[in-house]
Amino acid sequence: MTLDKNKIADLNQANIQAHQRRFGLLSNSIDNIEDILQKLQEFQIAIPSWALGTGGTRFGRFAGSGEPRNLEEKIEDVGLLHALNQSSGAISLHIPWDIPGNANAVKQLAEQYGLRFDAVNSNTFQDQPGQQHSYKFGSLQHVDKVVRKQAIAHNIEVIKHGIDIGSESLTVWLADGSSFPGQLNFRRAFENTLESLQEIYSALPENWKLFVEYKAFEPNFYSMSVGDWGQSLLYANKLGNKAYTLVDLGHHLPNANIEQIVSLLLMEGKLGGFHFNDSKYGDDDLTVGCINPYQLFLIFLELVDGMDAKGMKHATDLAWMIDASHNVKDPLEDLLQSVEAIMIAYAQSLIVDKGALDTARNNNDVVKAQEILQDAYRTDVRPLVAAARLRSGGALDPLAAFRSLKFHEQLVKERGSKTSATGL
Ligand code: PSV
Ligand code: MN
Repeated sequence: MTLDKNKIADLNQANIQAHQRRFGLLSNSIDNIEDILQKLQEFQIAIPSWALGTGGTRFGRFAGSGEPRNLEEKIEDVGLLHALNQSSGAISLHIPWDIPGNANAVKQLAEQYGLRFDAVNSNTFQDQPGQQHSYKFGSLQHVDKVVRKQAIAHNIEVIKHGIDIGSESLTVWLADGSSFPGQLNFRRAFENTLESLQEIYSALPENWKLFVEYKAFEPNFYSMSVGDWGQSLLYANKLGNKAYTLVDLGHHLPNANIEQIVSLLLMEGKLGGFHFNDSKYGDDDLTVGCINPYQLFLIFLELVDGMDAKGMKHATDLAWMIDASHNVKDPLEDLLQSVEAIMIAYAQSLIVDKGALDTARNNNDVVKAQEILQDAYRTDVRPLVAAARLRSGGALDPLAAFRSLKFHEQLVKERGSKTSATGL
């Protein structure tokens, strides 16, 4: 599909006056507006290759229409998102769902759309056709060394694919664990997992990072071998300075204080990556910010504070990715909503009066501290996010542009109404 940049420009022109009025009002109340706009322009959120098609639940999957049929079309879709919002300049591949057949061609295609490759993800939570040993009872933790070896070899294969396309990190998420008391020796499962991760770690190129993603439950429901940030941090610390914890917002027990987790991991220099989504009950994989945008804001506040305390670059020193599933919405529209929610939360965290917050805290002025936070949260920063996007050449309103320029209809015409992308 060819994207006519002039059409986006025309839409922007039609709405520019209303935008400038709103932006003008807001910018008068923000001191460091140029610095914030620059940060917003730089911030990029990777799109996972498995989120470009309709997802399913364990009860079924209702395919959408116009979905990408291969990796090239997935790259094309992320390119479209990025052209609209200028904040989705990266793609993250899951192997073997999306093996880059011709790595050079795939790399070139991505470059054409201004995209880079974020972390590569291994998959030892499913058996693949023709696979010799099953992961039914785990992969890196497995009681049988031959199964562990197979899972290690897969991860090393994923690193090789990553090198070919210019990725610089590997995310390992394990479904390993146990579903019943007595099934596993916890200590041995940990030791096996660690030993396997050590072998994978030693295959990492010098400039690479290894992200150890944790998850409280599912598909195992009694224990998970990387079940929480404590376990992930244990592995990361034992592995070495290229290993980090990865936080996925949906991977906690209900009511966990994720902002505190993030703060402490950053303090330890061990937060490496982030998967955004939202949830009401468990790992619901819903659109970012659709259930609990205040929590997202509080998390961003800690992310920004923790990164600033370490002199880290917001845009590049952590790996930012959306990890959501779209069962009823059009995946591209859903992703546009998610990116917008992330940018809004980030912008809100940037306008918090940090000096005043510090003073309120030091005076134990709890009421004032809350007022400062909520003042930022209740500010409508959408014109700020839109202004940054406009400066980068994006659409003032990406979702409205997606609809009025009829991108979905064009994709259906090209790809058909019964297509199904790889993924969960
Ligand atoms: C697991 O629930 C997870 O969050 C991991 O990041 C996987 O790699 C991803 O979802 C896709 O299944
Ligand atoms: Mn995840």
